[in-house]
Amino acid sequence: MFNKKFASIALVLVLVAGSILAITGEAEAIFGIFGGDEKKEKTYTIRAGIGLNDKSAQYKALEKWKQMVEKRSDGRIKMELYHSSQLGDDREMMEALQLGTQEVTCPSTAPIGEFVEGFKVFDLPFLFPNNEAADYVLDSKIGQNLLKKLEDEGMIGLAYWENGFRHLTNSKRPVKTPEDIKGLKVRTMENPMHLAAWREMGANPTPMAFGELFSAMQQGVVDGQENPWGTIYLQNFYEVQDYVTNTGHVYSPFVLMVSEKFYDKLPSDLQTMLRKTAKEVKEYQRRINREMNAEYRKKLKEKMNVTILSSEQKSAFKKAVQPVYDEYKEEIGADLVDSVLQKVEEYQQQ
Ligand code: TK8
Repeated sequence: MFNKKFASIALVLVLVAGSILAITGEAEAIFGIFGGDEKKEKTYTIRAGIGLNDKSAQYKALEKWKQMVEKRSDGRIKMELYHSSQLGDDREMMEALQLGTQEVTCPSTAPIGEFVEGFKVFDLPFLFPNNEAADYVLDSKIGQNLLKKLEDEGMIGLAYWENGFRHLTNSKRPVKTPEDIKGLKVRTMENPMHLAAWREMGANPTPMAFGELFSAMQQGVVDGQENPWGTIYLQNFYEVQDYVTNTGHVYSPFVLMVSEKFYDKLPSDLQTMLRKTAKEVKEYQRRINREMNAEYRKKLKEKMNVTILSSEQKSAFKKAVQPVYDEYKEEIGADLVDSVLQKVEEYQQQ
């Protein structure tokens, strides 16, 4: 009796296992979706590098992604995380992705604009009224098509994460009007449009890699910089900057990206898993980034002289940077600029 029952359970198990094997075998034969057996057994190492330190929302999200990727790949992928520009600055890491000497990075769109012109569109000053409008445009077809364009440059864009709205800090004086910016040496990201915007606001801007910024401020090479609240706090910028104004002059998206050379070596199940998990972690990253920016905005009041602009005061800055739209529209692509502006409008009409 017992034996008979046992035998029939065993038989069912064998049948189920057999049909799973048959299905996967068939799928592999028809679609080639599981790649060769050789690829399947191989293990891969991803070195992921970012510019911010290990307290940032960006790093916390990378840790979450690492856990997910290692678990879901059944250990076939191992991920090593490097923060604080240990592997280089945003531009250098993208170049390493192109060469295939680094697998993953997550730069701001500003330096990406030097590889794929269209990315400059998101860095137009005062483009997005709030975080949610940015989500709406970045996650739309427009944002996704731009990610695809990275493939022409040897990079695979997986998802938009968030750096956030940027605010001006400086070591000289409170800034309430564009006149107060006159002559301030402001460090910008490496993107000529950012330089142009700061010139329009009266500053004396210098592009510089993020990793060099703290000591440049400390040594007085620059008077100021602009970054989101979380970065100003967590990178200890308040130690060398006394004044901050909530200019919110631009929203910086991050793009989580992988080297195409590396990606092409992966079996397709792992490729799909990377894309899927990058999008899942996106929700988490944006959420904690927003929470952190709100928290550190408050905390900075204890550390810095904080100027909060009225909407009239903000308008003066908006007006000052308007020429940048005309100056860069053709270079970015007039159609692209118009379609993004339309999409922002569509968001506001909802
Ligand atoms: C981090 C950079 C940085 C950016 C900058 O790698 O350079 O100011 O805001 O946070 O992408």
